[in-house]
Amino acid sequence: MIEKLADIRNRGLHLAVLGSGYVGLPTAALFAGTGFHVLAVDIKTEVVENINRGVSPINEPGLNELLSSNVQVGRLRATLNSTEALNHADAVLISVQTPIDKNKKPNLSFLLQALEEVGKNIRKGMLIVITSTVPPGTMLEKVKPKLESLSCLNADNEFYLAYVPERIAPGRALKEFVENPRLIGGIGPNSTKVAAELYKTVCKKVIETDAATAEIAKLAENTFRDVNIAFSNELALICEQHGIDVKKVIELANTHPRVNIHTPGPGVGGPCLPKDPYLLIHKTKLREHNIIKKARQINDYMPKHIVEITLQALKNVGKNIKDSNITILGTAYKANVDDSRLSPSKPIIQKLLGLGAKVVAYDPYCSEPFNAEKAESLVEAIEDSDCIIVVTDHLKFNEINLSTLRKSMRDNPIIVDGRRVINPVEAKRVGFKYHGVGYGVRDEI
Ligand code: SAJ
Repeated sequence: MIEKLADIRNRGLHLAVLGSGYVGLPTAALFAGTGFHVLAVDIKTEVVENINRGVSPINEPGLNELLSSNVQVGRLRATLNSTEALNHADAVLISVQTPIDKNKKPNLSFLLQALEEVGKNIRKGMLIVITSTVPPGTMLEKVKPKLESLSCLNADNEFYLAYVPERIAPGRALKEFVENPRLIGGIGPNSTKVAAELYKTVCKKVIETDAATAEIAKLAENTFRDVNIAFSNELALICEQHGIDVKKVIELANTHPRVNIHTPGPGVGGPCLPKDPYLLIHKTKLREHNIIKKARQINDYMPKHIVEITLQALKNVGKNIKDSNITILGTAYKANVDDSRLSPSKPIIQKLLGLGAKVVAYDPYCSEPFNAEKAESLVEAIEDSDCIIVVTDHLKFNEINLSTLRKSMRDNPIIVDGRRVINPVEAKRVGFKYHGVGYGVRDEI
């Protein structure tokens, strides 16, 4: 092991990163940037070709530059051939997706497929790291036995195996990879030590623990966030009924030093929060009234609530949904990213289309219109619109000039502010009917 640690310090290891997506690619580029030779593997030809041309297939601040400089000096390369990558690798980092199926059960097929290939190619002294989010017990019950039986080697003695969950948010991936403390959960003490040594070359702080604890800690982070957001959404619904503005309520409550209520919105999207709570409760005996499932239900209800607010707002001005033009601002799942995975705009658009509305979507970053008509500019999106629904809080939308918008819209224009980014006083002043999540003004809704 001493030799392995020295190899890591000298950047003598060759790394293979399996899965070159939102997590794998920043991982590959950062390790190449710190001096390792990295081979990034993906099943998509287009992804591999782009990387080898020095072009990032994903839009992540700083990634294109980091990737192209490392491809140029020959420290980073991509391949479709995982066996080639594994044959050259001293350490393998697995960053494949672990989605849930339609019954909300984990689908570990991508991970198991990767393990199958890795297991057959493990040599003595290799380090295998899983960074994908997994249900509790996966490392000990699935990953370790599978790799041991395929390789006929013993984990923690003949090869090293660790769970090192990713903790980076799209849009801030490179910075967070370096700055967020990294949990290192070895399958045993040797594995923890070796994996920690590797991650110390890129991360400012590593925290050593065991694999089983790290699995639940990772799931706890995103589930806590989901439950907190659900609470803020519930609070928004309460405030609407009391004619009170939830924004002000949260601002005031959060002045207490031990309170940190998150922000209500049109729903919770992205690749992690809508899924990880289900991974956490997988194969756990739950009481009927458990908070995790309820939080998921509340957050899943929010897109429907946005549609309900819209229908009522149209009714208030004597309009029918079937004759209305609705503009969706933002199809990305969160602010300032181009990623539309599980975005709340999808159920909102689907529902409105189902009700017979004409729906136009505009997003300055994200090209996915979810079956709505796609507008190339804000001006095009609001032409003859009856109602604007703000679904994503892109900073770019702050530049919106309400009085200019109003002029291109039909009579009695409406704003439904799912993110509370529009100033209600200003909106009303220029002639909008303003409605927002948690904006409880009884006479308006
Ligand atoms: N959202 C709200 N209210 C809030 C915060 C977020 O409605 O107060 C919504 C967002 O608009 C979005 C969804 O929740 O639709 C998820 O947003 P997010 O900010 O949690 O971003 P993710 O999913 O990109 O990243 C999370 C992060 N986890 C935590 O902050 C605990 C990130 O650090 C993880 O690495 C990532 O999940 C992951 O991959 O697990």
